[in-house]
Amino acid sequence: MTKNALRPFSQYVNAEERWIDRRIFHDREIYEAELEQIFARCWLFVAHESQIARPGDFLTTYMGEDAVIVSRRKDGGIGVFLNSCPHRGNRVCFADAGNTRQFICNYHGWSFGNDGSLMGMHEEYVYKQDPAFDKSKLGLLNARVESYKGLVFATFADDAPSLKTYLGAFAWYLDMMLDTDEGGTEFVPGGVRNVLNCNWKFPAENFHGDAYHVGWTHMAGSLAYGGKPFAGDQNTSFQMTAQGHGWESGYDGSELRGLGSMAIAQYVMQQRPLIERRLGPERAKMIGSIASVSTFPNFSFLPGINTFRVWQPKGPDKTEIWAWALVNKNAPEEVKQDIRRFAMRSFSPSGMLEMDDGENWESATRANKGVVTRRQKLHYGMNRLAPDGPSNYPGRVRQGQMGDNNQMASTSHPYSSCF
Ligand code: UNU
Ligand code: FES
Ligand code: FE
Repeated sequence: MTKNALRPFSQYVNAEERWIDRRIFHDREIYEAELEQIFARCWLFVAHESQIARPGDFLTTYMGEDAVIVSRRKDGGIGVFLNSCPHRGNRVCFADAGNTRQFICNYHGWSFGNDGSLMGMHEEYVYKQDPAFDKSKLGLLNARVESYKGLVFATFADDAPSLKTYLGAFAWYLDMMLDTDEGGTEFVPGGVRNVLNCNWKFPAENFHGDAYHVGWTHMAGSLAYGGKPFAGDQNTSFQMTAQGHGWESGYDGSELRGLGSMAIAQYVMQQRPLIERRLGPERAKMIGSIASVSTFPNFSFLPGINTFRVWQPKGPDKTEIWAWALVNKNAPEEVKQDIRRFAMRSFSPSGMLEMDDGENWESATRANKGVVTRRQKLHYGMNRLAPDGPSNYPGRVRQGQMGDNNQMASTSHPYSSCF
């Protein structure tokens, strides 16, 4: 899709006056436009390479509401293609994950290789009577696929920039999760899924920069977690935004408050000199801070807690959370297990922090619908006048962890004229 064909939605946001129209959180027509203009164009996270390590490994997921298969091909490369048969459209794979040589459609028996190509069909001789019949044109549509240090992204847009360009300044920060150890990272096997009756942008913008809610929404949980209530010191923390991605964090993680156990804290302290050699002093120091992150549009994580999640859009007021825990491959088993347990204890359907958020996101989605209510604008002005952060941190960095600057930049990103 070319840029000219995009429908403008800039009347729904005003970055100068700092408001956002409530309709973007429940309107069906806007949601449908988001599927076309955001989810069918952006680079979307689809898998960690560790989930499909061996040839023939695959998993099924979604890009927006399009069902896709992520597959480790025979040649070792990764393919991402539509999970819908070109014959009558039936899903060709119903499993969440597995290892296979081919995907066979239930309906009429068309079979596809693990690169998505059409291999054969039931009663193929009937088709072969037609000289114009071309099997090579009837494969499953492949997306463009690129990885960044273990994270696999895909896009259905031919004209999208490279993933590296799409991530831009954000990659410098991502390395704090993906490149602190020579062994790289992996997802702990297994994951958690649950449904929230909220618009997908509430969780996305919350992770983009909402340090503000932590000490209030999560007052009980953050007491248990940090030993004292969370009040981000505005002088020692920042929000960073780049191309709709957002990262908020303290500069100095030496208190290790973002981490979940003694074993994890000891591991980070022991790794810190190595991390400093790999990434330099700024990032080595930052690890251990309370932080939260979203990659535009719907891929978020919490450094330290190490929960990684996709907010799968399922309608204007329905979101399915898919969550995993990320660990360094070479970390001691005890550290991996502690990270898994801490991620589940804090951010899972029964986690002591996630439950608080779900209530708010569902309630905000519902309350924004009222006929008179939705004519009122939402206020996005917190810490509007924040000074710039230090210039050696890439992206648009502003002083102070608490503010609306990241949320304004990310939530309004697809509606702004520059997207
Ligand atoms: O609720 C959050 N987004 C959060 C909680 C982030 C970091 C630590 C704890
Ligand atoms: Fe933030 Fe009410 S105080 S939604
Ligand atoms: Fe929260």
